[in-house]
Amino acid sequence: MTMSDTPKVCLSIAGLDPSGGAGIIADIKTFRAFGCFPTAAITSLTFQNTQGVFGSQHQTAATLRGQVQPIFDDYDVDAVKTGMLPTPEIIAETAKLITTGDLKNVIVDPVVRSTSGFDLISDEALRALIAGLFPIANLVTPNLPEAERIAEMTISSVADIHTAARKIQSMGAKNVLIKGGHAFEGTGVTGAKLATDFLFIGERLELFEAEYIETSSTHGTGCTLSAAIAANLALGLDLIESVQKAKAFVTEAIRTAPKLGKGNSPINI
Ligand code: PXL
Repeated sequence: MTMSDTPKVCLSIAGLDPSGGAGIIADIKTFRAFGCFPTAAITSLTFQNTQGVFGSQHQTAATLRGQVQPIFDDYDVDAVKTGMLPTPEIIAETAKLITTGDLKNVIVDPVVRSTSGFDLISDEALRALIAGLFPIANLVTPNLPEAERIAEMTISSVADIHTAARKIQSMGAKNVLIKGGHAFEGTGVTGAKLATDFLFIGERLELFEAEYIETSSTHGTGCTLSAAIAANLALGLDLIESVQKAKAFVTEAIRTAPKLGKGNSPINI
């Protein structure tokens, strides 16, 4: 970016992980890595480190609106990604802000549970998320456990991934990226294990394969991927190109991840 360029503005509406691995800090770092200008609104203060999530203090609709509306009044926002939206009132307010702000490039990461097993939203909030945000999202990006909880089914094969994606689309999501196909679809021609993500664009399916990296340094991968997709859409790339770039970015960040903390280390962003 040179001085005279107007940067693309990306907004993260997500939770704060003060330890810097996930949530809005991951999103901000990712937006910046792609040369976009990061903005953010906190939906919940979480209390956590690489070892677990120990609690949270959620924002209200009013404090969320208080953060976001001045940004909309002042900037043109080129893309938005939502992460942890813990309560029905925060979800309803987020949907209202996105709709009235007439935002393009809306990525919804349906954050349900932390890697360490902490429930980040209630069942009631998940139902509100599906009804309120899926229909206004360009892309919804569940991992396998999230896809299972949303589609209310067990996923134990690639065929199940297709079924779950179609169900999620029938709930209003136009495009769905299901992450984590490494669980079943084992190996490429070289015999290497692959990390496969499944992008359902309307009727069409695109597969994204990358080297599968055996590591516990995965904290923040989901947040980073959806933020990177948002950044690339903001820059004008199409959805397939954006997912490609985002996946390559996350794979490299996992490959070069530090060993930080005593639990699941953050990735290298
Ligand atoms: O990775 C899911 C996630 C999203 N957002 C916040 C989180 C987590 C997981 O811990 O803390 C704020």
